[in-house]
Formats: sequence, C-alpha cells, structure tokens
Amino acid sequence: MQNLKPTTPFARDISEGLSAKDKYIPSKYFYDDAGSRIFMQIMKMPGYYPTECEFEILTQQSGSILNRLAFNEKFNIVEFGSGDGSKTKQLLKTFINKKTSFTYIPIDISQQAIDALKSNICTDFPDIDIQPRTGDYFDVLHELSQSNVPNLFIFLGGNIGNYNSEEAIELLKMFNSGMKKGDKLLIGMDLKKNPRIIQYAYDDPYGITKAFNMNLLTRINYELDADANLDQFDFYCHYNPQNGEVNSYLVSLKKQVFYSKALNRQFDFDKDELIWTELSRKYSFEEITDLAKTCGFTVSYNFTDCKHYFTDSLWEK
Ligand code: AVJ
Repeated sequence: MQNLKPTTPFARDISEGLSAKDKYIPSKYFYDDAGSRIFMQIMKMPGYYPTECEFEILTQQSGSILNRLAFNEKFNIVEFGSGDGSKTKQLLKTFINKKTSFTYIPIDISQQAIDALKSNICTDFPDIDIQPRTGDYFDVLHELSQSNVPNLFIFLGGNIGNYNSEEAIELLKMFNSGMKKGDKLLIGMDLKKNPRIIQYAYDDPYGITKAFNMNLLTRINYELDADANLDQFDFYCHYNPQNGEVNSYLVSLKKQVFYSKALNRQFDFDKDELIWTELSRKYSFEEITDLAKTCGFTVSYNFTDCKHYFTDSLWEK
C-alpha cells in the first residue's frame, strides 16, 4: 500500500520535517494541551527568567508605557497570541486605574484559549470593553486598518524569537501593513546577556524543557498512531552567543525506525541524528533598532527589567 496522504497540517508538517535531510519539527507544535501545561511549568522554573522579567516590566512600567503612547482619544489594544493574560492584566490594570479609554481585542487561534482569557479578564475588570477575536491574524488586521481608531498592538513573551530572520520580518511587515501612521507596537524580546544565564534557562536541571521536547514524540505517537520509543531519544540544546541563537533538538540515541499507522509510513533515524525543534533568538538593542527599521517602524523606547535581561520594545509606525 502507498503512503497515506497527510490529512491535517500536523500530519503534513511532521511527514515533511521527518523526511527532510536535516530533520525538524516546527516549534508551534509544542503547544497541544499537554505541551501548554509543560510550558506553564517552564515559566515557573527558577532559571527561566523571561516570564518574571516581563512581569516586572508590565507591573512597574505600564504608567510610562501609557505616557509614551500619547494617544488622546479612545484606542484599541490588539493582542496577538494572548495566552492566559496574566502579564497583559498588569498593563490593563494600570490603564484602567488611570481612567484610560480603550477597547481590548485579544486574538488567538484557539476558541478555548479566548474563552478562558475572557472570563479571567472579566472577573478582574467587569467594566472592560473587550472584543475577542478568533482566527487568522491577517483577517483581523485587515478589518482594523479600515477604521480610524488608533491601535496599540501587543506581541508579548518573546515569541518573535521563535521565527527565523526572514519569517520575523515577514510577520512584522504584516503587522505594519495593518497599522496606520502613529499606531504603536509593544513587542517582547529577549536580550543577549551572559551566555550561562541563557544556557541555564533552556538546558534546565529539572528535565522540564526535555519533557517539553519529548512531548512532541508523544504527540506524534498519539495523533499519528505511531510507535516512537521515547527512551531512545534524548534532548540537547545550545546557546551560541555569537549569533544569539538557542537551538534545541531531539537526538536519536541509536539507529532506529518508527512507524505511523495514520501516515502508513516509517521514519528512519541514524544513531546521533538530530531533529531540530526550536530556535529561540536573543537580540541586542542595535539588532532591535535594525529590525524595526527594516519592517517600517522606529523604536520609541525600550522598557527593560532591572537586570536588563528582557525588553518590551515600543515601536511606532
Ligand atoms: C514561548 C517562545 C518565548 O523561546 O523562551 C521556553 C519557549 N522554549 N523554553 C522561549 C521555550 C524552551 C519560549 N517562548
């Protein structure tokens, strides 16, 4: 029998990624229900600094962020990939306390995530004007660019670091195309720093980041009816301070195959062969300025935590 045609984006991407010369799995597939739970554990690990740094920025500097916006009418806060909203809440709290008038528009692909976020936000801020959207970023952007209301776009958590240079530019140019002159973007970016601090955040001693990566194989077994043996794979990651990249991999511990019933095909691995699972890029301020410029923005201000590990960078179109 022939290989079955992949029927879902996951099936297609796994099939493609595991038959490439240099094998890879796109990092967006980390975040199924189990993976999202593991990511929440990562965010609570002592060495994983980005979450606490960004929390500090948004708790302590939301007033300054608001002043920098200098909008003098009601505006939209449009959030891409909002998660559970705990960091955004710090920003919203300050804006509400200062009697700012805005509409909060969180966008996520998952209806479940949006429902949870909405009830979370409305419990704390019952009077908030919230208009959640699910679906494609591009459709929402197009709709927003048709109106005259000023926009603050927010893209937190350092998620931009998961995109390679070309993809990052493409995404930011797409944001730009949905913005009017004077609109702002607040974007979370992890900064270059002492390499040991970065290495420790990703190569953690608790095995949580390893479990996060291993979950990709669990997901393949479950969703593609495969028989990958998790004991025969390991996790490896490496920070290169010269290019600012953390790259993460699954490593095949022996020459082996596994078989997917859903795809009716087998995947072969050499001993020590890698499956690349994630890029997490770190930036210098100079690189941030260049990236902003390339995508049609100027940097208004970098809001950093007290240790200068992370920035919420405010850009203007
Ligand atoms: C969610 C993309 C910001 O790159 O730091 C954490 C994901 N990967 N540990 C990051 C992640 C391994 C995280 N982002």
